[in-house]
Amino acid sequence: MEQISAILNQYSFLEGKKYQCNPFGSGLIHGTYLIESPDSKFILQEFNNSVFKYPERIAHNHFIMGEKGDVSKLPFALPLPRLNNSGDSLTNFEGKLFRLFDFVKGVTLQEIQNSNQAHLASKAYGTFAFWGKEIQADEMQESIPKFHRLEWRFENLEKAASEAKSIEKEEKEILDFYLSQKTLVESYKEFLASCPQRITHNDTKINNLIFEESLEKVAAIIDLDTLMGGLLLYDFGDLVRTVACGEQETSLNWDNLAIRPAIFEKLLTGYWEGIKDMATIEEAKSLLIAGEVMTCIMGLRFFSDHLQGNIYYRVQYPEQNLHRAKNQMIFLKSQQEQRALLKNIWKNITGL
Ligand code: GN1
Ligand code: MG
Repeated sequence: MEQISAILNQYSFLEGKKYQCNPFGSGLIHGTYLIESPDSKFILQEFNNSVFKYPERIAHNHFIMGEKGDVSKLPFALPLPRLNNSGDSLTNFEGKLFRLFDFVKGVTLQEIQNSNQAHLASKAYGTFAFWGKEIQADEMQESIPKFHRLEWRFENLEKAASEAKSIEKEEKEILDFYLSQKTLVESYKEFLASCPQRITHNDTKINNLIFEESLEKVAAIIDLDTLMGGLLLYDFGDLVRTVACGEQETSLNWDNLAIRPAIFEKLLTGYWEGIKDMATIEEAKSLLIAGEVMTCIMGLRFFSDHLQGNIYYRVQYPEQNLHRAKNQMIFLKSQQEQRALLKNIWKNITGL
């Protein structure tokens, strides 16, 4: 508690106030605490700099967002870290880094409960991308280098596979599937060359939104550490990957892992409403392979991590990253089998 006061003392607007502090939420990366006084609430985060090795780049990106973008024009909150008495968003205390955020009231969902929530979620992320169009993407720095570069993730798997001591039969089938995705990598590279870099969130899962308690409106977009320059397809694709699948990425329920076209339709409707006035033809087309690209990236990451001994993703049992890679493989196959159907939905929505 004394430590907490020492940290909070570095924010002049909190001076002389009495606060309670309790652990908060279910985030796995940063330590999160709710700071509460009778008349105000804040979120204090202990920053994890083993996952995010470049905290100053994130601070830079948040600074650019606050400086160049008018956050008040967004129909929801974008809680950027508050600045301490030295004007920094990161507060160093005994060698650890902390950040303070305004608390946003509401609820988070781990999964959608109805298709309207898919629409609300994707519209919020699309609206965010549109809002960010005034900010030059090249002013942003890469908080995690090459984060969503499919061709790089592909090369990483090739390398991890060549260095693996042995490859079991079950692993071989999954490895061969991912190595057969060269055509997808090539299409991605074409879009990388033809689409503009935008401000993207890069982690557009449903639980990175705070909904109002009624669940009828998005109150905030959170988890802004991977906010940087990127392609629109990254944000739309991660929505497809995580919201349009019948199961979560940890599921072993292989038979139920399939694209839900009705949810894909809601997601595309919402995202398109957000971005249609700025999207180039190439960007519109890129949304068609977005879900495939992001599912493939995550499968490649899980599988490479499995081969390298689970050094990045936390596992509950030794084979879990292999199973996550298998899960993503089945979901990717499902999207590829349904390409024609998804394209029809896309044509109806975009009118292209
Ligand atoms: C990580 O920790 P979380 O859930 O915010 C990862 C994402 C992956 C996700 C898969 C910085 O996100 O890219 O989509 O796991 N974030 C980072 O569950 O690697
Ligand atoms: Mg995250």
